[in-house]
Amino acid sequence: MVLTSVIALVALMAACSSASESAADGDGGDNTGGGTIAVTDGAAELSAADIAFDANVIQAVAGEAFTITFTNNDSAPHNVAIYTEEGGEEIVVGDVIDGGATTEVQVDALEAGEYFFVCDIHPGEMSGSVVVEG
Ligand SMILES: [Cu+2]
Repeated sequence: MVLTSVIALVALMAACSSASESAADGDGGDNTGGGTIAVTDGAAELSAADIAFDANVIQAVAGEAFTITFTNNDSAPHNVAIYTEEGGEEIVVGDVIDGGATTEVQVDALEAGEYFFVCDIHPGEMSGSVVVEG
């Protein structure tokens, strides 16, 4: 039963992302709803627009704290939160910010592994993985 719901959810998410991709066509963005950003010198930049993050993978280095500078280019409020996994324990929960605002989310050093990041307000549309290597 659980597997069936997961498959249904994945199918639903796929339908949503392809719909938003076609809506964004002509915008010049080939990676809407996808993309990878890497933490460089302890910093990464993430943004949101059209109820989507501009990346679904954040690559970080094990054992090194980093800061996500999050800019909300949307009309809706968003935040960035990191959990051990979807529905797992909270690692850091960034402030919810309105469109046009920017906030910094300080992330303590993580062990190697894969974590889950999400906008707590739009968990169905806005999430991705924090991949920590090193
Ligand atoms: Cu959101």
